[in-house]
Amino acid sequence: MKKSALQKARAAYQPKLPIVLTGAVKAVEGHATNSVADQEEIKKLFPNTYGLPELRFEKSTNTQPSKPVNVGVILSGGQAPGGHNVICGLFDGIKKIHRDSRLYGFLMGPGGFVDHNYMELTAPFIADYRNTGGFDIIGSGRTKLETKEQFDKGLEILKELNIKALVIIGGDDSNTNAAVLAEYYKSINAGVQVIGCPKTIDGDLKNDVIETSFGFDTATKVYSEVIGNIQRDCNSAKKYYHFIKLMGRSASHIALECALQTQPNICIISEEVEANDMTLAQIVDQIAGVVAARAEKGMNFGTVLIPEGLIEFIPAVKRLIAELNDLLAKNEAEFAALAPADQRGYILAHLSKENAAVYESLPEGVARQLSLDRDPHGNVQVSLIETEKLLSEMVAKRLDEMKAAGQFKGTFKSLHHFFGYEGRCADPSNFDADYCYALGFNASCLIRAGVTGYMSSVRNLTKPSVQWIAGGIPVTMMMNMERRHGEMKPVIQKALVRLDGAPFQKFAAKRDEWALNTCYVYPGPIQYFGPAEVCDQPTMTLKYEHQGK
Ligand code: FBP
Repeated sequence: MKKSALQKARAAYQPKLPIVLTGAVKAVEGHATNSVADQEEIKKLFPNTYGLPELRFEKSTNTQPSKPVNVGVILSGGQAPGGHNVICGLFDGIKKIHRDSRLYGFLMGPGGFVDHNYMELTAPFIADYRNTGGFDIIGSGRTKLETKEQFDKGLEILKELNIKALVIIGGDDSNTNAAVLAEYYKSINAGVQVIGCPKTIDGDLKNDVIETSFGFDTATKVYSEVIGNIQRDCNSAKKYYHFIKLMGRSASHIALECALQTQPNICIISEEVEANDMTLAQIVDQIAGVVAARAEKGMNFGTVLIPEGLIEFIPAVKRLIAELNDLLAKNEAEFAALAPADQRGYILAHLSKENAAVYESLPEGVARQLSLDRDPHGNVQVSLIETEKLLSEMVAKRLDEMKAAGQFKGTFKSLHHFFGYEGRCADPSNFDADYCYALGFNASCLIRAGVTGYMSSVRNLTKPSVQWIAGGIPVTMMMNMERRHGEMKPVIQKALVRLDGAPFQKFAAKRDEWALNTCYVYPGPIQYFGPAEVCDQPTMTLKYEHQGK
């Protein structure tokens, strides 16, 4: 395999483990836990894994040797920088338990587990993937693990390979499935532990006990670099408005973090749109207002950041999606049998009057996307909706009206960008390289501790990595009941941007100044080698969330 100069130099980087994980550890139990909501229902659904205590690893003097352990690992869902290092940390951890321990990777996500597609991950094979981005080591996929048949089929291969623990590296949906699998294996005494690891660039798998998901740090740094470059270009030519959509699915954490790093003229936060019960027209008015105000000052250029999930958060559209979800779940076969040209009519005929009117008011492409292509977890595929174009076209129209009314005297030319896939497989920043390696290594400690239904947890993340705190959090603790595919299901509660949280408050205090002036910041590319203040900074989201704690 031909390697770039950076790849070669980066391979030598040794991720820094929390000091506590560098020797023998013991698991210290904290208080018994409760789910974040709907406690009675969740307790009933998870009789064997509900209420477990939080665990924290502390140094131990017991250095008794352990037996070898065979472990399976799955990468689940969208790629996030650092996944390879989770696997490397896990590999090094189980080899530390015993040199004859073995690690098996299931190929192309949970589907590989069910279909028995796997490979053994050996030291020389793993060596090529240390500190690299991507999930190509074993591939990833979005198959949803949810049925007893899948669990039983998976158990066959676990037994055949004598695998005693399965590590699932995934987002909120995949970790929800990990918890269900853990509960099932415990209930049948399968003798297999299931451990989760918090992955997603979206940053929405976090709570009081999981400070951030891995990949968010690197991805937002990559996007911020490119946004900074665009802002320089924008401020040089002074003739374009750049509408930049950013990945992140429902939550606006990525857009908010990039705004804090780059100081654009406008950044829409979906959660605020929802809280203020805003319509699409009001969002358009807001943007057009800033364009007109900048034009007054002679500035016919600017940047607008848009979270990819925006459309779902406009309350009227949200109500429409909720009804569509139920409608499509109940009539799946009938709907799928229709010719595409008839589907719009079918939907309009079956929706309530209010939602049919909203559906009809949306551009046809957007409306169609809302009714099609749910991913296996039932999510609308927001990355496929061109919100950036929709908004800029509507803003252009609004500005024409304003011009006719003498309220806008400038020019408006727009360009569009969507940043998402560019950041998901970047080489992990030092933060993500260390964090991921620690999460994987820590998962091996949870395996050694004999627990199941836990998520690997590494905390205290704004401190240098050697001071990080390692332990395990029962996944049921993060759950609540939500409506999915027309039914109430136990799921990990998604973390949305909190409008009373420090990151949003910092942004809100500055955004008017950024809108009417040009205050761009140019973060530049991720640095892997150099002084800590350049290379090892966590995200601003994490820093602000920790300030005052
Ligand atoms: P996960 O939630 O699985 O981590 O995926 C994150 C994400 O990158 C979202 O930001 C985006 O909406 C989605 O994946 C895109 O999905 P796909 O990779 O299937 O196109």
